[in-house]
This record gives sequence, C-alpha cells and structure tokens, in this order.
Amino acid sequence: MEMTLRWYGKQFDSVTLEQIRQIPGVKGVITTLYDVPVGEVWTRERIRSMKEEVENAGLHVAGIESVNVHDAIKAATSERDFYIENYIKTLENLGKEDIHLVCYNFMPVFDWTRTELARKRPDGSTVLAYTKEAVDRINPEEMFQTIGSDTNGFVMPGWEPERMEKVKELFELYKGIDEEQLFENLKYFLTKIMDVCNQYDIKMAIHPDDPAWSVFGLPRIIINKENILRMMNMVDDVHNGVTFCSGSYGTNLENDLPDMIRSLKGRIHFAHVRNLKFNSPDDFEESAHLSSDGSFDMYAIMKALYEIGFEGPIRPDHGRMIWGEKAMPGYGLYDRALGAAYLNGIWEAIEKGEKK
Ligand code: CS2
Ligand code: MN
Repeated sequence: MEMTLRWYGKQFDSVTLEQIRQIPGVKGVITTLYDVPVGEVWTRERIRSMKEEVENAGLHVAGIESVNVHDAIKAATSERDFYIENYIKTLENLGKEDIHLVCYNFMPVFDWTRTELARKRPDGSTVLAYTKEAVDRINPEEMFQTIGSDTNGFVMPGWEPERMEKVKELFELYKGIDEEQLFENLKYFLTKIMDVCNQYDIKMAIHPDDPAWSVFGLPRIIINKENILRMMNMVDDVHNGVTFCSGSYGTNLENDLPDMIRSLKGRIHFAHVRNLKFNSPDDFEESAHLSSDGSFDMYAIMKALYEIGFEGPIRPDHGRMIWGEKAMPGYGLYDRALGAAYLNGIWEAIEKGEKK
C-alpha cells in the first residue's frame, strides 16, 4: 500500500502541500479540481498544472477524488449521454497526464450525510456525527442549511451552495427511481466508460454510500457485500473497482469489514481507513483512528488489506478537529496525520510479523 493524504487544492484547503510532505511516510496526495463544476470536462492544461504544483512540493498525485458523476447520469435523464461523453473526455485527459486512479460515487443528490459537523467528545475534540433521530425529524432542505452554516467557512464536498439551491429539483429528478433502476443506470455508465479506462489503464474506484442506507427515501446501492459484488460482476473488468471506505461500509454494523475486503480481492483500488464510535446502532460519531477509541478493529482491517496483497493508495479519512485547528470538518491536518502514522505503524507490524 501507499500512504496518502487527501488535498483539495490551494484555494480550498487549509492544509498545505508543505505540511503534507512532512507527515512521515506520505509521498502521495489524492486530489481533485474542486472548482470545476460537475459535468464539465477537465482540460489537460488544468490537470498538468495541478500535477506540477504537487510535484514541485516533492509529492506526487496518487489518484483523483473525485471526478463527480452528474445527476443526469445517475438519474438517466435525456442529457446523460452528453455528460458521459464529457466524463470520457476527462478520463482521457487524466490518462494522457499519467493519472490512473479515479474515485467517484453514485449517491443520488447528497454525497455523505451527517447530522452534526462538530459534536464534542469527552476529550474536547469535535467530530462529525450521525443520529437517525435527527434525520427522521428534519427535511433535506433543513439539512442543507445546517450543514451549510456549520462548515467553518469551507465548502463541503457534495454540499456546495449551488446544489443547496436546487435540492427540491434534484429530489424531483429521482422520483420513481428505485434501487434496481439505479443499478441499471450505473451499469450503463460503467459500460460506456470501460473502453477509455482500458485504453489508459484507469482504475475506477466507486466510493460507498455514506451512511450505508437510504436517506430521505432516496435509493442507495453501494452499501454492502452483496450489492458491491453485484456491481463488480455486472461489468466484469478489473478497471471497474472499489474504494474500500471502512467508515462508510462500517455505518451498518452488519457489514463485516475484514470479510468484505477479502471478498473484493483484486478489485480494491483505493482504501479509506477510519474508525467510528457507535453509541447505539442509530447513533455514531467519527472517533480517532485508534481501535480503542472507536468500535472497529483497525488491526483486523489492515490485516485483511495486507492479506489480499493490496498495493494501491490508502488514506486516513475524516479526522477529529483537535488542538484548536480550524479546517474543513473532517479534513484538518493534525488528526489525519496521527491517523496516517498509526496506520503506517500497524502495517509495519503486520509486515514484519509475517516475514518472521
Ligand atoms: C467521503 C466522500 O471519503 C469521504 O470523505 O465522505 O466525500 C467521498 O470523497 C466521495 O463520496 C467520493 O466520491
Ligand atoms: Mn471515505
């Protein structure tokens, strides 16, 4: 595996490349062109200058998170082929610039959903949290408002103000789309992009739905082992792969994370590893990465990745806000750096233990 950190770009991130360069063991960043609207083609010039900026700081671009998929594709409107063509052009330009990993998601309307962006934990840190009771109580517009006003002034992925204005329309778009239909739409998209992925060896890595169940009645499909295997088999190509995100699949306590990792051998192209602390099955918060701070066995997760021979990039995911840092919720420097160091430590111990 290769340890990396997510970086949103100079204009959007409070964390600098110089800081990332100093996290032990981190040589790669996972980045994006955060300002390009969903559905527009990424030009080679923009991709190249992003790469140069990262390389000038002594790092390299290990992959893209995310090239977002337009709702017209997810909902199969009459404009979907146009947007798929644009997506293909973006992949082509990434391939030409020697980038071979793309993380994306197929969640309708929202990206990840949390009900609090700054829940206080006993140690004084603040974290993203989710409680089902709050989702049952509010409607999506209120949700957009609370999320939007609580972000420390940062634009949160999937919660951009332009999208907030259109939330009603977006919900309309998905009326009548159930899980089966969403699977069909995903299959259509994947089938169309596989040629360009093969041509440039671009590994597509779908990010799970977070949380791993339906919110506000919207269909959600990338939620468990059965569905992800179905998704892989319906377009059976190594370039149709997975981002294994422990914190997203882990929202459903019925998901056995190490077992899922083993069953996805060869198709996990990217890993997000983080921990959650459950207060009840309907209420969780994002703890520190350490096993003892949350509900997951992080050693077992890393061991499963080791055992399947995982060689792709891995990154700590959402971190706590600690030591007075002001950053995009989940994406500060300090706790993610601690997470990276911890995960590197587990990996070294596994590796050396196995070699004995
Ligand atoms: C997620 C997503 O991993 C994460 O931080 O919360 O925002 C993820 O980046 C996207 O769903 C991938 O497209
Ligand atoms: Mn993730």
